Amino acid sequence: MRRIITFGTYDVFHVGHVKLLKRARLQGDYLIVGVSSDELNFSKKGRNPVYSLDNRMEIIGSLKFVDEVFVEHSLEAKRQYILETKADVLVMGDDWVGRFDEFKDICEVVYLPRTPSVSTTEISEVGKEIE
Ligand code: C2G
Repeated sequence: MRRIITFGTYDVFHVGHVKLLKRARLQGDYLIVGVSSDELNFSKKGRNPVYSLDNRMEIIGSLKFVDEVFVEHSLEAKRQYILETKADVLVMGDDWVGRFDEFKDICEVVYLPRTPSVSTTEISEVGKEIE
């Protein structure tokens, strides 16, 4: 059994998120997803997510290719999360390339290409225009 872990905010869930999670699951047999808390997202992106943590967790937890979800409270706790979940592989989008290489001592680290031309920020901007 190969256990995969990945992390993200997954705000205003879109097809780029779906493709990333599907491809992450294909790296093994069991996919665990750390969903960033609202506070962590604020510290990463300088704004609150559009969807609350509860809603983002419910969406991610409903996907058939996701086996387990938990709250990611801190970027610094990544080593602890990987060890606690007994993950064999850490998968991240290539916007993070190189940033998690320090965990290669405890798991494989794989960066997958992002889906071009789709982002939460752009979707939110279009939403504002049609409001
Ligand atoms: N993603 C993608 N294609 C897009 C947009 C996002 O493949 N067009 C991927 C990202 O690369 C990431 C995942 O979808 O792997 C979730 O994206 P975000 O919610 O933007 O994740 P982020 O806030 O960068 O959180 O500990 C690390 C962080 O929590 C990552």
